[in-house]
Amino acid sequence: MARRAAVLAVSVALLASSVLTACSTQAPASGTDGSGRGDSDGKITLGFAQVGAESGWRTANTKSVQESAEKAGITLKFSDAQQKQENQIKAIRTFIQQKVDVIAFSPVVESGWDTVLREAKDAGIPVVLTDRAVDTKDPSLYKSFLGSDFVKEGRSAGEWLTAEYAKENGPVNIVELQGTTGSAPANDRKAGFAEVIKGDDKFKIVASQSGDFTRAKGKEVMQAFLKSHKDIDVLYAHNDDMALGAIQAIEAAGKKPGEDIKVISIDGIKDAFVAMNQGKINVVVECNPLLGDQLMDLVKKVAAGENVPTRVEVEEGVFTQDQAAEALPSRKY
Ligand code: GZL
Repeated sequence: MARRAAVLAVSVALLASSVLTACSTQAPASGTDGSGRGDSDGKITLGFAQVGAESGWRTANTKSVQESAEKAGITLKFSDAQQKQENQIKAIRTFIQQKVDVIAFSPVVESGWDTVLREAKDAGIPVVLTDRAVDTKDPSLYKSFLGSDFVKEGRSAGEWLTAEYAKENGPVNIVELQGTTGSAPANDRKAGFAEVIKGDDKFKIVASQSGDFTRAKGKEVMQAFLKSHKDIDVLYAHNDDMALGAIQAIEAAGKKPGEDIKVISIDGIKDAFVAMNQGKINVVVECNPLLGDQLMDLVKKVAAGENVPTRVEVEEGVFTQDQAAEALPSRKY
């Protein structure tokens, strides 16, 4: 009887251990102190919810994330939300169900993320924000933000303009192509630019509308601006793709971009440097999309339960027409 009881006890113990093992291989395996993540051979799985493929900047950003994950030996689950917040939220929920080790994403707009970020936190999955920020009262919902200072980019655009027109009385009539409505880059680039030009009332923003960061929409909105404003002096575009679309509309209207209408843009994609070299764009404020390596470093640290900086900013510059030719060959995106 005692032997049967002993056999039974061993069987129960074996059964229990196999169930736990099964659970732990499905759930993220914990490190020695229970803080680390990754599967049994330490390989980390990252769920990345990308905004979409709306611009040259985004294409370069996606390529950087994918190549850096490969280089870092991180398994990447990637989703493209086609610039829709509901698709990004769906992707994050899928990553939670798949029990990935870390979630990273570039929030298409600033608001509306607390619920899904709380779901990730409750599931014990750390989140890293890249490129764009979220507007939340609970900073514990993500471990770090990696990206640019968009207000500074807007200020740099404004500073070029005030210097360019320092000796002129004005008025200087500006049209503004805003990025995606509600997105951090659109909100902040608008604010930074306005902050700099408000000091001199010769600068007047006569029209400001979203071109959704795309060439097609940038061209369409610029066509409307040209129809309703005969005396445009400057175009301020929140990204190169909208500026390049707008240039097509300016030329179709028989005006010279870069001369009749000065063009200020942000991002620094190759096509913008080519246009600058042709005299069609006057200044490009760089916004670096090549965040992949820094993101993977953060992901590894977060997966290991290490503390990371809450904000990691990328280096970027400002390029004027006279610098375009020399800079173009070394541009990486
Ligand atoms: C900025 C990024 C913006 C780019 C656009 O970091 O979010 O989105 O400026 C892109 O080109 O579409």
